[in-house]
Amino acid sequence: MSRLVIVANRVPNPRERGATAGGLAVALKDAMSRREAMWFGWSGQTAEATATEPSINTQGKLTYATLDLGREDYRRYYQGFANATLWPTLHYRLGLALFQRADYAGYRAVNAAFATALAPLLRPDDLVWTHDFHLFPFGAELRRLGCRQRQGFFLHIPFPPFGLFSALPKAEELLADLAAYDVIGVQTEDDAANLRGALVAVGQAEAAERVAAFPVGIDAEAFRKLAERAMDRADTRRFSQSLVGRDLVIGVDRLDYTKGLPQRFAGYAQLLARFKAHHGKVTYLQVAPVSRGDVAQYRSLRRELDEWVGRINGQHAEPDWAPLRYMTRAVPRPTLAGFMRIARVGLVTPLRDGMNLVAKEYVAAQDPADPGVLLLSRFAGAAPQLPGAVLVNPLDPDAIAEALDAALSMPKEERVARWEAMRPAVWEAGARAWGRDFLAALEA
Ligand code: GDG
Repeated sequence: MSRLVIVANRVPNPRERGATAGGLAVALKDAMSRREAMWFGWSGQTAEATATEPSINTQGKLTYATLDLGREDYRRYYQGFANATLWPTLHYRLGLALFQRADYAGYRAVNAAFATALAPLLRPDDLVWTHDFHLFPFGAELRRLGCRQRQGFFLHIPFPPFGLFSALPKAEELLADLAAYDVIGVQTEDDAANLRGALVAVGQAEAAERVAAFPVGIDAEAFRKLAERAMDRADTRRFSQSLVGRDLVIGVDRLDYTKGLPQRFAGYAQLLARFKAHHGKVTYLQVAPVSRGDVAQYRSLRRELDEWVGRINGQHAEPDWAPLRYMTRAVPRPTLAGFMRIARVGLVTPLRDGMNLVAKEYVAAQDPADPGVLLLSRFAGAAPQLPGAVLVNPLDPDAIAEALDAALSMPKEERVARWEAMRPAVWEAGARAWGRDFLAALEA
């Protein structure tokens, strides 16, 4: 069986594997039980200049090959073109996108340097699976070096309609680069239609035929167990006691402007102002670990959220009740799973999201006999997969307030029926199925 080579911007530190096990790690772990694999990409460290030789760490059938990034490359490629240009553009936020030719040059240079470092490590029958917006040109760079392996690409974030994407300088070049891949995966049918349309528009009709949707999933059973076991943990009990019988609403998001946090806070403020019955009876915990804190738009978002928290608690709190609890530190995964299980409502309202795994984790964490309600943005990739969720337009704080009121008042029979409607998608379309389906397409 051919070896699998995963190429991604970040390679998890092998010493922290358990702690950082995301969907990719789960899918890889499953594929790995049957084959040899290599994980190639950035180490997460910066240095004077980008390394040319990867450092190699082999553990059983899995090899980690990582490169440090030069500081200037980090600024241009990672902070610049990937996070300040592509991220907002692909999330439909042209107004936030910054474009600088020097950033784009750095982005191309890092993709070329990664390809140059990986090429000598490749075997002729390797399957190369490249991930996400940091690496659009990577496959084409490998081809330029004469690599003929089968290559797949998966985009974890949305792909917008061509009219929007084409505003990006170099849009055509990036689309032409995608033609190097034999399989081009996206999260949803909408993303697939948009990407096909864009490829056709720039004369890459043949590449358009290689685009398909592979919705990312989680290891639902593992998360369910984590949540169930968390009920015996001291931190879960302490938290639960601190609620003194009040209903919990939970939000868990990287602190990112795509997640719709100001609108969500505005929605919660509307709930408190318009639906007095919930006064003193509900607590909303928002966990929002700081991410990309060195990119300007993220710093201003953080200030805006700090203000919202002050305003909401200032206006509505009682001496013994803070309606909103907010933390920008990350919470350990088992603790998070327990908090999700306790929550009567999971509030997931991104303005745009490729998939959104928190929505699926919230469903997996519930007690089937007394489940909570998932309140979900129409614009999350997960929405078409989760028919039992209460869908909202995340741009409409009044609609969020009304949906919250409905969710908090929902009778148990309806909560159970809605949860049952979501169970198959969360369990069956999981991380393993995702990895298996993508690799089957790549091998075909
Ligand atoms: C990208 C796409 C797509 C969050 N806070 C804490 C914590 N988390 C975990 C969540 C979840 C993960 O991080 C976030 O995943 P999402 O899917 O929700 O969002 P992105 O980070 O934006 O991921 C997204 C995904 O890629 C996969 O393709 O679904 O659309 O944007 O697992 O639980 N984990 C811990 N502490 C926290 O405080 N331990």
